[in-house]
Amino acid sequence: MSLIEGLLASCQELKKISPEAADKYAQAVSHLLIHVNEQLEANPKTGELIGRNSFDMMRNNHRNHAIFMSAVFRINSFELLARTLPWVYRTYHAKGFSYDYFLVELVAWQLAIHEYFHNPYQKYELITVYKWMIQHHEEIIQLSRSSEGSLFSLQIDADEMLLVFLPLLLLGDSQGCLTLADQSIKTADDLKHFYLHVIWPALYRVGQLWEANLISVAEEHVATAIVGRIMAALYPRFSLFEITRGKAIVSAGPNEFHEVGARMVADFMEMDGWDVTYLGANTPVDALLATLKQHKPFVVALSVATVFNLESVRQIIKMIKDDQEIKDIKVLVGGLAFNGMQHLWQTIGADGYAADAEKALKVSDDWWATENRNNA
Ligand code: B12
Repeated sequence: MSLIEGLLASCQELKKISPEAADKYAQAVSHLLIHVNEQLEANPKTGELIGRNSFDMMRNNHRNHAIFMSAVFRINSFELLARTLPWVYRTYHAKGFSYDYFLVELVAWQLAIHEYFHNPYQKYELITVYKWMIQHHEEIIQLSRSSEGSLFSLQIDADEMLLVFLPLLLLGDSQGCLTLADQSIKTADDLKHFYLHVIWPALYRVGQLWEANLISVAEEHVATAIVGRIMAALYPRFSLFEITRGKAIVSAGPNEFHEVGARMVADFMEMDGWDVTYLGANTPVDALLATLKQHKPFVVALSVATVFNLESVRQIIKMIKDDQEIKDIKVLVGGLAFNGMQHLWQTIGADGYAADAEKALKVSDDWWATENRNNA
């Protein structure tokens, strides 16, 4: 059994968290955070443990941890936990955090829960999960050092254009990238190929380099900005298509700043004849719900890249499904946060999932065809 299989098998033995304990944890987040931050800030070893990074960076990690754990407890997906932990260790370790920091941090969360929760059963439920993380610390370190079971991997084919585009992108050569795209893309199929076999893997590579601390956040921004400019430049060439299908709203969820994936889905759907309204990144819940009520689309496509944002999208889907006016809108989800976890989309209540922009068309077109057959 491989390391990741072992970790996954072991997390399946954890008992499901009751909705009461999950709710209480989510409500307690700000109190727990104060407690955890105070413990770490008072510890004279912390500066060393976090590799002399700023306390703000550490506090930010604690905040992300709390939001993420709220999602794990609400969704009851320990697979999500087991698959994400090696990524957390890898990313922060690459930025100078020692592995021991995670142990100290996890113990601090245990203590905070112990202090804050009065109900002994809820306390026991949550602390059991933290104990499991502490017990598997060594395996998580080993996994973080290997690519085994990585959530954020992509089979990268040796596309000829990618081999030229990626170095230009990493050099921040905006003109070079634009010229290459401009000269190579003549048809809608070329554009689709460029999206799926050049931009997508190129940005994954950028993410891997950022994760390994080999490029800065600024360099990552430059790469995405170049991609955004190219997509904007190419868009008018292929956007005027006859509408043959229904309305679609495409958006990234609240607090989701990753917009390229959603934008690809929007462009693919538009080229396929859908009447698309694209909302972009970080759409607040109220704005999204209002737009759904106004447009009454056939399908809403929601993109989630960051695992910390899964919980807010789960809540939005629940709001859609609980609202008589919009409950029949099909909810399609996708994005990096679902990678490698087959049933996560069902657990958060979506009607469908697709791994890429092309497959998104297949799912939406099938729904559309079924709807039209039923109405005929
Ligand atoms: C560019 C980038 C950013 C930019 C985004 C700018 C922008 N305008 O979009 C900025 C700098 C803002 C950013 C911020 C952060 N980022 Co970032 N980022 C990336 C990067 C390098 C590329 C993302 C991208 O555009 N990919 C290309 C698109 C095409 O891929 P995609 O989204 O997966 O989309 C494809 C499919 O998933 C699918 N799809 C996507 N959406 C949908 C929707 C539907 C409905 C369907 C059907 C399909 C579908 O179709 C697409 C292809 O066909 C990724 C690395 C990576 N592996 O992707 C990290 C990455 C996503 N970021 C990451 C992180 C951690 C962050 C930050 C938390 C870091 C920080 N320093 O604070 C913040 C979070 C901000 C937030 N609240 O959202 C992590 C996420 C890990 C995790 N555990 O969740 C990654 C994976 C980097 C890494 N390897 O560690 N990031």
